[in-house]
Amino acid sequence: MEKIIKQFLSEVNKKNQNEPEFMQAVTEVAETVIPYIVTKDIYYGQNILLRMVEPERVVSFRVAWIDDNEEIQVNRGFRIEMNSAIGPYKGGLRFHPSVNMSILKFLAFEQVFKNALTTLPMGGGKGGSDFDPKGKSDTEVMRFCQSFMTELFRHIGPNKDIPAGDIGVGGREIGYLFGQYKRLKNEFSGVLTGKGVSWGGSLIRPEATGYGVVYFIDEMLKNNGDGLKNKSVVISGSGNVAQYATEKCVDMGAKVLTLSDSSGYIYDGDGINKEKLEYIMELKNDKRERISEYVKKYSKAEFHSDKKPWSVKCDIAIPCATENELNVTDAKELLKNGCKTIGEGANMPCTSDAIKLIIKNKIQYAPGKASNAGGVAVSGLEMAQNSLKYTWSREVVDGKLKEIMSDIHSSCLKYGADKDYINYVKGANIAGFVKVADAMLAQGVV
Ligand code: NDP
Ligand code: 2IT
Repeated sequence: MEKIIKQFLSEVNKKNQNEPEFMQAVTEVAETVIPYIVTKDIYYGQNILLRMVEPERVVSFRVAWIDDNEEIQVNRGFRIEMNSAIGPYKGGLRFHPSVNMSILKFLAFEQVFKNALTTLPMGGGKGGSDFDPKGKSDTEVMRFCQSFMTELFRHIGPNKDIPAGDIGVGGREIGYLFGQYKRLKNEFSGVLTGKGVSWGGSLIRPEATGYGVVYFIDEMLKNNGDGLKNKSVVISGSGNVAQYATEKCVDMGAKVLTLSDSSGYIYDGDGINKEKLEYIMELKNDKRERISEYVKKYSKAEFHSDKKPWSVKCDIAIPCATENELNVTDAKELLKNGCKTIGEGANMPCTSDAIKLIIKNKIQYAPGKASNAGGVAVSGLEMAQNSLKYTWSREVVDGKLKEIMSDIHSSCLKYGADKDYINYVKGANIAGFVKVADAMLAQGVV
């Protein structure tokens, strides 16, 4: 078996040199899905995984724009259209200086499996730019978004490819992107999700990823006869996903001890309650300041500069910042301090070595493609509402989100429950694969 997996990975690697994040995502899937494929006659010999690692289409383009000093700036824009077997391409846009082909291909690849798990008809894609919104004025961000969309608009559409937000792309950016698309096409359509509620957005979409990851963790705990009440939680990041994961943890009776950004983490031993979270939301979303400001207002809290929060003792860890932010040393630290559950809010935040160690120690671990699927799931519900030209209430959308997270948990159990351990990585990868592979087989070699 190991030989077959190695052979497959070496073939993929030959064509995707210098793409370490993409190869990391493919390796994780290959290691869990190939052993399943070889036991199934319908999949074996069809080269389905080899087809799935090849994007259906990749677009790379120049984004030129003029900054506030009237200097011409040039960024690179991308859209990876990975797989459309079960629906139009769907996935976020990331604006961050680290964005490159490898990072977007790993995100697009994961998105294919994640979207399949939601049970909604969405294929997988991802895009973005190496543009850094940090420190830019609103008008600079607007000019960049307009220039970006002036090329992207010809590749997307409400039945073709529907982008949304990700790191560096929130409500403000989606607004500017939508405005430019509408102007270029002269049509009001559901071409993006994460829109404002008064212009086609869905209630609960901003909250969905953070709420969803906590609902998923609750499912894992319930499966063990446990719950979130009185649990201590360590969260990284302080953006969209981290904020709403914090809110839901507090709502469900857990105590959130940390949040972070790329300059360090804050520790609040009394717990980050609703009032403190409101302050953080204002700090990060309106003022766009650093998390270190928190300790100026709440003097009992500590700021640890240039450090990650994984050495803080906790029951549950929820990484919500970025890929590979939790390595094997961090995992050892969490295990040593008695952490029993890890649920990924971010995409691929744990390194492969960290995952191997976590699984070896048999603690509960949910990979992002299962546990952070709530965001894209509510994006799918936003698309459904746009098609119906109707809006559902908060309660209706939240109820559907809960049900979807619970269904994803059941799918993971179906394919990942071994004798004495539930391997959610295996469960999520095989469940996602089966849905996409069946559609690909039905549609022939295309
Ligand atoms: P935001 O831009 O709102 O927030 C990102 C947060 O992560 C910030 O606190 C940021 O700190 C921190 N961060 C980003 N890059 C790094 C880095 N290289 N090192 C340390 N910290 C970093 O993004 P989101 O909250 O939307 O996204 C967070 C994660 O969740 C990403 O992995 C994303 O792909 C994933 N995700 C998001 C979904 C969504 O609906 N938004 C859906 C599913 C997954 P700083 O401000 O200092 O950069
Ligand atoms: O990684 C993700 O799932 C997202 N950034 C959300 C994608 C979406 O289309 O809502």
